[in-house]
Amino acid sequence: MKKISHIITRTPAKSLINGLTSVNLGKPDYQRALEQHNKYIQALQQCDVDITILPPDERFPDSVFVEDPVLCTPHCAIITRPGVKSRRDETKIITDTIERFYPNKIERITAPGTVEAGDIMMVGDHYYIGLSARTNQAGADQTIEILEKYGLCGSVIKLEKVLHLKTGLAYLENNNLLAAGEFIKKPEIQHLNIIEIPEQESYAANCIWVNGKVIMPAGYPTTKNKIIALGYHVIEVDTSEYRKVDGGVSCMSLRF
Ligand code: CIR
Repeated sequence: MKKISHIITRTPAKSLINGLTSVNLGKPDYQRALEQHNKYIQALQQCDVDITILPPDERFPDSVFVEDPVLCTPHCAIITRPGVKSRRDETKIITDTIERFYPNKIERITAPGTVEAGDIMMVGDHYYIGLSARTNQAGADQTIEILEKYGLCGSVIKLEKVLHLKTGLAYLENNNLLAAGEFIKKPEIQHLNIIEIPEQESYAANCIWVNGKVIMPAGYPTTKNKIIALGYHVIEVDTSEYRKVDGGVSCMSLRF
């Protein structure tokens, strides 16, 4: 990736406290979540990007996780079809914004396909698509067909345990890939330089590369040291309230 120019985020709604979750960490504290979101934006502001901040939408508890309803590539944007009903119409409240950035270059996933872009990881021109509880084979097939139309390509990786592909993987450019748990041994990614994230820090496998800097969750010293050792400038942000609803640093932005 040469440069990320644009970032889109959305202010969390108060309904975030009712966001979907698979972990037993209690409900997010809205005020803290809001403060953490502000700090997340401040971190992004250090990365030489322009930032669009969309307004909160109370109808969608998980709508702060803008990564899922759209896949932004350098050549087109794909409006996805989230695999869970409560999130499906999040695509409708973001499409106008995406149209401004991608005039006449918008594609769509259609039924019976389902895709959440948290399941899609870009490595150069190649897109790895996680087959998960949220992204199905039909959705992955449609995604690959669209990517190929734009000179890009894709392939699938089957998930076993985690929610999204990028829950356990983060590509930091320059061949470097953070991997946790079920992903460490996946044959599809062994050609990359895999940095193993220890089990007790698996949440920190969800990081983002933004123009040479790596934004990661605060409180994971082993992972932090491994990323610094690779030569990156690390910015830590506290995402404790988002972790309670299965969210991390990648989920809260679209980067293109
Ligand atoms: C959900 O279950 O959909 C949200 N609570 C969390 C979404 C996290 N998004 C991501 O990993 N891209």
